[in-house]
Amino acid sequence: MLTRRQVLLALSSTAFVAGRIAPSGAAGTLGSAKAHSGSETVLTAADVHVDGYPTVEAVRWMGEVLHRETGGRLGIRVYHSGQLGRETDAINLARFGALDIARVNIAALNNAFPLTDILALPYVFDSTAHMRRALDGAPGREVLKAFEARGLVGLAFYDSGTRCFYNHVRPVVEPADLKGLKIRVPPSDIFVGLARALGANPTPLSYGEVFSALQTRLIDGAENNWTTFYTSRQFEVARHWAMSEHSYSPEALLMSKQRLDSLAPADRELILATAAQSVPYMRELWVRREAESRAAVEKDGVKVTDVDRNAFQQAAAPVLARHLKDTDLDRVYREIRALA
Ligand code: GTR
Repeated sequence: MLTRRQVLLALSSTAFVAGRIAPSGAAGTLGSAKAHSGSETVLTAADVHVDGYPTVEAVRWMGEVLHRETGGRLGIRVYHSGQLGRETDAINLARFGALDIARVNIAALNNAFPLTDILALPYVFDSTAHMRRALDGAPGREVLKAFEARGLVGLAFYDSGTRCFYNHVRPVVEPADLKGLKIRVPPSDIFVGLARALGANPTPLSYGEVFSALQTRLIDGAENNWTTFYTSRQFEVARHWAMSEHSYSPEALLMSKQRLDSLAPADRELILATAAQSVPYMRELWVRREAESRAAVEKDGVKVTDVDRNAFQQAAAPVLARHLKDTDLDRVYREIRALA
């Protein structure tokens, strides 16, 4: 695998070849791109997931559509499998224009963009259909808009199923069964607070570190969706899965505002429209891959337990209540609940 430094160096030379950075040092305008006529403008995208994961495939599909619609002028290169580093790095690279597109989970955005909390908090959505209604409606639009305050443009949300706890120690039915277990959580105050409220010992780690942390028993378990559990191979170590479904924390597709603003208005519109079109494409892929992943891990012998949902919801309630003291979060929460 390339080191992050190598990739960043490669990215800046790609930018040069693509005419993003004019030799004179002028900003990458359409004019400078034209000066290198015949060369394609390749947008760079980062994803921590492996090749073939629905988020990676959806962004790649976007690239194909852009390529076709512009006669080859625009395209996307997806750096999957965390080649460009952690999600928090991708967010910052995109904010400062060193990366064009960051596909990250909402959890990775919680601490920097407080309005995103509402999408990660426990037991906010009743079902996938409910979550999609909220994301496709006013609440989703408001959260996407909030990224602009800090150098990003929210292009779209993608599904991420529901997150559940899993571990290699014991089956979990009640929150009490999580007591004392070292559970990896994403670097988000919500997930740290939630794991603690449920009695676990939260250990924030970046995604790329989780598999080996499980394997070396640095952690006892983690929480995520079926597709990630399967594609990251965490199921090979954590053999107890509990249907806690405590968060729907969706994926966010973000673009560097600096980069988008540097493009011609028609190209900007095309990117926004293509991102919107990639959502139904991704959802279809997601539903299929989620079912296949679940079937594969169950076939491999992972034990699935139903949890005492009321007990989980009650134990998680103080985390929700604490965040809803924020008036904006409370307002959006009410809008979301009205769509249930
Ligand atoms: C996955 C998500 C990733 C990453 C990961 C994690 O569900 O798709 O983007 O955030 O969870 O827990 O770090």
